[in-house]
Amino acid sequence: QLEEIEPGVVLLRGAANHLATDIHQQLDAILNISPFRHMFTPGGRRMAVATSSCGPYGWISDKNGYRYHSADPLTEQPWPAMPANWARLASESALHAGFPDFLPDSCLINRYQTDTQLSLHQDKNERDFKHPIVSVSLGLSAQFLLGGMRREDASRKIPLMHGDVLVWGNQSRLRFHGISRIQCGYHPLFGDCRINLTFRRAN
Ligand code: MD5
Ligand code: FE
Repeated sequence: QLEEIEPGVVLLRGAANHLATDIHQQLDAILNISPFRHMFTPGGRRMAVATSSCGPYGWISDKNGYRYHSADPLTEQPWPAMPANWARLASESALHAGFPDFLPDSCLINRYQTDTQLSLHQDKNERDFKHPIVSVSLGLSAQFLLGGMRREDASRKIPLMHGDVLVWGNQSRLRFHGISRIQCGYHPLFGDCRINLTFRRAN
């Protein structure tokens, strides 16, 4: 089912459920090429969320800033290919939310272990904010913090569960957002972590 939780924020509950076992297997193959690692912020702090990427561009962070790059800095090789069923899930989800032309060129893979959180931030390293962002939640549940256009705006908590897909577009593309500390737990497929796939048009 489709729920517009704020203007430009569309929640498709369970839309990735039927793909979860395929995604889990494909993720394993991707991580064998480009494993999870903890990037460092431009200020030199190790990030709590572990990341990898697939597709033509991957999101990276180091002393020189946040940006997208066509090679994995760990391997100096191109990022693994984005599986066609992943790209299709992202495009079809965007279509349902009212974005008929979304073709992702980057999938950021975030891993949250118990007690990991992601503090409030905006996603603004992409070239053109007219493209939406599609995110797929897998494994352990999380409380998503949906803020406003200014850091000091109040944020509302949205529980996200395994299989949920969110589309962020239009006036909500640049909202502040974050993830509350992940509670410990165990998911039958993904074990003791939450995985989030974030599909973007970077370039
Ligand atoms: C997550 N990841 O659950 C989230 C899903 C990130 C990140 O925030 O930067 O890796 S993406 C949530 C999102 C993206 C773009 C805009 C908005 C939310 N928003 O306007 O609220 O790991
Ligand atoms: Fe973000």
